[in-house]
Amino acid sequence: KKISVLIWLLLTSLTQLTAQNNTSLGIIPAPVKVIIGDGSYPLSSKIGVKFVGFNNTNSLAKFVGQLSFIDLQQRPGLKLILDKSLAIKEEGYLLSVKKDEISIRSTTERGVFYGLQTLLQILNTNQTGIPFLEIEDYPRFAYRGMHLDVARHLFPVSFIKEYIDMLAYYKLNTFHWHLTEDQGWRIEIKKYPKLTSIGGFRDQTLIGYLRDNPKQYDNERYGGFYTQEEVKEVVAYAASKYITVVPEIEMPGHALAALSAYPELACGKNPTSFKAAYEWGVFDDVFCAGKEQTFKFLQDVLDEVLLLFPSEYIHIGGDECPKTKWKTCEFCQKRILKEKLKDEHELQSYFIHRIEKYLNKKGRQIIGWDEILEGGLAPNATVMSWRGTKGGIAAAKLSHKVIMTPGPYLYFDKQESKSSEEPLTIGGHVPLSKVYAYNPVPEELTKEEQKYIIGVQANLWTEYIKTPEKVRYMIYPRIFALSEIAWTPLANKDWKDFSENRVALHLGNLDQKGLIYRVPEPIGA
Ligand code: TNX
Repeated sequence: KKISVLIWLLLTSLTQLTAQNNTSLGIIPAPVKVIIGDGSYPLSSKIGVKFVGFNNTNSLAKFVGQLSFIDLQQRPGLKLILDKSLAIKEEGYLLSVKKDEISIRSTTERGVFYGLQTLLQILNTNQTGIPFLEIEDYPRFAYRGMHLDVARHLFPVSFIKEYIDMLAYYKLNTFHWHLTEDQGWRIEIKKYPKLTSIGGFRDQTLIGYLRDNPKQYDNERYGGFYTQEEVKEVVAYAASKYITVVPEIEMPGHALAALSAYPELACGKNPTSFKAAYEWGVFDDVFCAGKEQTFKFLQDVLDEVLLLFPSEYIHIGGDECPKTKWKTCEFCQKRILKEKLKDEHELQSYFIHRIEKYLNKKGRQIIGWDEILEGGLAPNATVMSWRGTKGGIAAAKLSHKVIMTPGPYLYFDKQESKSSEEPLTIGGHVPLSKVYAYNPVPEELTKEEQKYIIGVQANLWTEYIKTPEKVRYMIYPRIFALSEIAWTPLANKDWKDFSENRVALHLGNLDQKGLIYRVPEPIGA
């Protein structure tokens, strides 16, 4: 008994120590190991930088040069060291603050960049000096994503860059850009100009029906798109912050905007006029899986997409594709017979297989929503599990890579509390604590199967999110929790320290920038 009490005392004092360290430094995501010493490096004046072991320091040097505490003319107080022989995990870094030197070491530029984010966060929350410390840090997951739907509502490039900055600051490494939908096609495709000139616009927008009856429309023609030049600008900007942009081109469903531009890609002999949707939901008209021209079109579109996005992964959607039209379409039925498919679910699987084969030949891999499990997974597909975790679990058991993004935990379009005082949202409720408590690795998987969970992502669908202000309201502070579940080892997670100390420090940074957020308290009863 005595021994167990002793162990208990030891354990609690240890956890208090870590908690205190995290608290005083205010780092999100909490690092793997932190040791704090006595004393601190004073911040009375700007410091200079020395690069050690870099061949080409361009992108990092540019970033560093813009930091407010840096003056490249000054005596180098900060050393950035690239050392391939260092024994540290991918993307990891060592940050050391001593009496007369701050250093960040990594085997990669990306790792040094993450060390700089940590340093920046410490500076943003410690005004007087940087405590002497040693940090060892590396991520739990290789894929750490955040999604943005720009199809239901569009956001300017300047805001996309702000979003990317925020991702980098929280050590996320993937921006999932949801570019096509029923309600709008948002990426310029030179070969098919009507995709944006027609498919980029809708007559009006539904602004409320789930909570606010009767239905309300804003009665404005709404739309727009990103030119290929703008897309390149975003991709390059993201790359300079070590973020990969994964584009999503939706197929076979969520395709009304494309069909409004090119109706011949819908089912039947003479499909006629479609309109980009102005309501939210799932629509029966989808790409025809029977016509060869559908595949020709999608391959042409993907060819242009591949030139713009160097990402290994291309997201091809695959979700919510009703089979209603395929059931009565002569072309689809012919295809089912010819390919000896059992039904329309297998036809969807045929569709995704064919696109995967095309992209694999070009050296790329597909990601699809968990519906791509229907009728059989394409051999190399990565599954994004959004309808809870079932799809992800099934895919991992089939030895497919999985990104967990389950609706009940990681859909930031859902409101934070049940209160009717929350702004209008799509419905459902995901409080900060629930995001924080989520563990992307399901316990029902064996150790071997768990390896297929490559990462985690939160999604922001924008049916009810029309402005950058509301985007910020919906993502802050839940993005802080996402960051920690994506990066921090399970054993270091600490809800008390996170919610009682660190969240407030980071919200304080948003205050300084004049950015709004959801105050993490229950609203109403
Ligand atoms: C389902 S998540 C969708 C989206 C909606 C979202 C709203 C997914 C793959 N499909 O089209 O915007 O729910 O929460």
